[in-house]
Formats: sequence, C-alpha cells, structure tokens
Amino acid sequence: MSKKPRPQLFTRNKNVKPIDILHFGPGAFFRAFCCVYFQKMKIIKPASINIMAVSLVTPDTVKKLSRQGGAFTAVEKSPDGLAIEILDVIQEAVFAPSEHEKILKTLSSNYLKFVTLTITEKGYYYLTNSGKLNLDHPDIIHDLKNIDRPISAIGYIVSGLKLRKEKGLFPFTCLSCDNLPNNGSILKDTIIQFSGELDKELSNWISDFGKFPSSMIDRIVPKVLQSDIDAISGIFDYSDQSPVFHEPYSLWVIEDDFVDRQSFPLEEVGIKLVPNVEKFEIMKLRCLNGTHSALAYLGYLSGYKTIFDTVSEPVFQKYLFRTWKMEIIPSIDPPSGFDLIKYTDELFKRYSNSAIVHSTHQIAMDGSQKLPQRILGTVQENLQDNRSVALLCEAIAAWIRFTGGADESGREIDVLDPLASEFVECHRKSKDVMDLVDRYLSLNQVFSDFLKRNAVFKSHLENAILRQRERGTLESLKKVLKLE
Ligand code: CS2
Repeated sequence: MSKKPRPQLFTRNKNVKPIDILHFGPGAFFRAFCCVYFQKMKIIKPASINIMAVSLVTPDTVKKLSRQGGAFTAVEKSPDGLAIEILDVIQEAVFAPSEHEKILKTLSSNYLKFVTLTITEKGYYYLTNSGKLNLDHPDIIHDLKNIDRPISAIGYIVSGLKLRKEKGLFPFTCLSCDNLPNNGSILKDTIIQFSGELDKELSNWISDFGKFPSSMIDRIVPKVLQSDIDAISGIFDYSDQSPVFHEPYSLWVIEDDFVDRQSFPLEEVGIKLVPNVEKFEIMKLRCLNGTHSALAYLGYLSGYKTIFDTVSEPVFQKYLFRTWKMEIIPSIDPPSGFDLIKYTDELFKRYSNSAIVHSTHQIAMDGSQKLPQRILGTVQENLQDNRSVALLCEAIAAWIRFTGGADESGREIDVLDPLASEFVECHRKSKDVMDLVDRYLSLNQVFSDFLKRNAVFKSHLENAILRQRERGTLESLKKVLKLE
C-alpha cells in the first residue's frame, strides 16, 4: 500500500470555487481514469481543477459522492497488492433531473472551460450505419421540444452553448472519453445536427467556434461491486461508500484542438497530445476492445465469469493470440513507435491480472453499440482484402447466441442492450439458423450494407452457430483452432 489515507477529506467543508470542468457520467471509468489525471493537474495548478459531476440516469453515485464531499478512493490493483489514492477533484456531484437549472447555469458560466463525457456508446444517439443523429429517439424528440429542460447530454450541451452564444461567450471544449472511433467527430456531428434542428445560426456558430477533440482512453476499470467495497473496508481507517478499482496501466491520447488549452497542464500529467488520434483509436478498439468483446461472449457461454478466468484457459489463449495475429493485426496501420506484437503481448499481461475482477457479462452488455467499431469493421476490411475472418466470426456467432437470452445449460442470460427486444424477436421468429442469421443481418444499427450482402460472412456465421450449438462453445473453438 503506497499511501496512508487522510480521512478528513471526506468530511471537509469546501470553499466553493467556480467550476471549470463539467462532466457527464460520473461512473467508475471517469473516476478511476480521468479523475486520476485531473488530480495530478490539481497538484500543478491547485486553483483550476474544480469539477461538477453530472449523472443523467441514476442518483446512486451522486448521493454517495455528495455524502463524502465529492472525495473518493481510487484503488490500483495488481497481483503485487494495492495502491491507494484519495481523489478530491469533484467539487459537486449532481443528479440532472433534480438540478437542471444549476447545470445550465454552470454550462453558461464564464469560468467553464471543459465539458467531458463518459456516457457510453448509446449516450450519443447516433446511428452506426449512417453516422447520423437518431432523431426518432424519444430522448432527442423530448430535448428538441424542451431545450430549456433537457434530459440527454447532447440536449444539455446544446442548451448550454445556446446560452453562451446569447451571453456573448465562447463555447467550451467538448471532450468525449468514450470508446468510439473519432469520438470527437461523432460528438460534433450529433451536436451540429441537433442544434441545426433548433436554429441554423446556432449550429453555424458551434461549427465555427466549437472544439471537439477526439481522444483515446485506455484503462481497465471493472464495475464496482458491494463485495469489493466490503473487502477493502478493513484496510481503510475511514468509510468510503464510493471507491473505484483499476489496473496499473493507463494511456490518454487527445487531439490537440482546444478552445482554451492553457488552463490545463495536460502534457505535464502524462496525457499525449497529437495532431490526429485516429490510429491510436483504431489500434486500441480493434486489439483491446475487439478481443475483450470476443472473450466476453465466447467466455461467458463457456461458463467463465471473468476475463482473467477466460484467458487462463489454454484454448482461449490460443484463440486470442491467433485472432490478433491472423485477423486483427493485419488490419491495422499502427501509430508511429508502436509495435503491435509488443502491444498485444502487453494486453495479454493486462488481461492476466488476477487482481482485476472484470466480468464477461459486464463487457458483453450493449454489444449492438460496440461490435461495429470493435469487430465488424475489422471483418469487413479483411473480407475486402481477402484475409481470414473465421475467428472473429466465432465471436459474432457467440454474440448472436448470447443475445438469444439462454446459456448452454438453458439458464437465462440478462441481456442488457438497447436492441434486447429486437434480439428476442429474431430468435423467437426464426425458423432455422439461416433465417436467424438473416434476421440479425437485417439490424441496420449493427451491420453495414457490405456485410449484409456478403455471402462468405453469412456462411461463416451460420457454420459457427451450428458448430457451437452442436459441440458447445469451447469444443467448437478447439475444432476451429485445430487443437483436437
Ligand atoms: C471494455 C472496456 O466494458 C468494455 O466493453 O471493453 O471498458 C475496456 O475495459 C476499456 O476500454 C479499456 O480501456
């Protein structure tokens, strides 16, 4: 343990300072990743890191953080032990439905420099197939009608920018920290489309003066369980109801494109600023998130609860290394200075961290939002360039089976996904495996026109589903990997 905690932070009376960063989505990832960097910045520039953390969906984290004056413990876990740090950069945590006026006031304040977001893929309301904002989504319909009382992050940002324009202020920088390729451009496009529906002049102003740098974020942060909180309570000499747990590794790469960059010592705290982040994002999304999702579906169906358990099985180790070598690495043009073999060897070490309990079920959620950028883009390029796709198709087949809602012993799976009811329909109505694959391929949100029409892709999926059903997932993989 590297640090002795200082319990007075949890009860301190804060001198309220103007908010300079407003964050949407104060879940574990934000707190175990962004806040660790912000804490380091605060040491360099004590006056300038005061965060308002806004939860749009649930009040739980806000309640817990508020009771602790915004402070919480970040616990780094490695097989060698724990390292503990208390982070106190959150000045105020608010639950949006009960504090919308306060949020809009902060968004339109002269002091605010940054709006950061970890709202997960579905929080952007964009259609993966077309890149367009989903104007039919009930939240977007609501916000377009009630821009002074929004419910989505997109609605809040546009409402805040509108107020700033009226006051004659500059926009703030909007920094997306979600696992999407070109997350800054996606955010910008959705904001421009949304504001264009309201007022063309506003959307032109945002387009001219707004800044939406893309970023690549990387740290494994599992969901916090009550059992984790209980397990560590014995080692603190204070009570923390809202700790977060993370691995030692961390990398944050941001495009150097800000409204006001001087305010924050970004590079001094280890953030990499680059002219274009795309190569970093593609490398990370395909090598890390792609195999995370593959291991999540294949591992879950084979009875493994965590990534560590899954990669401890030699068949999955073979699957992982062969998938990287044959199907993922050949599709990537890495950022300069990155060796993809070393990079994936390091990923394997990170997955093998026995102290990190990262559940396959957690990673499996929201697959309809994740697969396009994690796996399907790689498969499409491989098909176009005549490379192998068999191993990644095993993972897509496992996703189709997983989202059917029952595991190999017939136990129910809790499928968490915006398309969950569509998946149930696909399985319920399908006559046979060919029909099932056709029904999945017709999900416009997930599959590109190229993949829908590709016969090789379709037959790989059908064969993989049939084989996995007949032999079980693990035995099926052995066959594909020629291990039997
Ligand atoms: C994971 C990611 O939950 C998931 O879908 O793949 O959260 C992953 O742990 C991070 O992107 C690692 O940087």
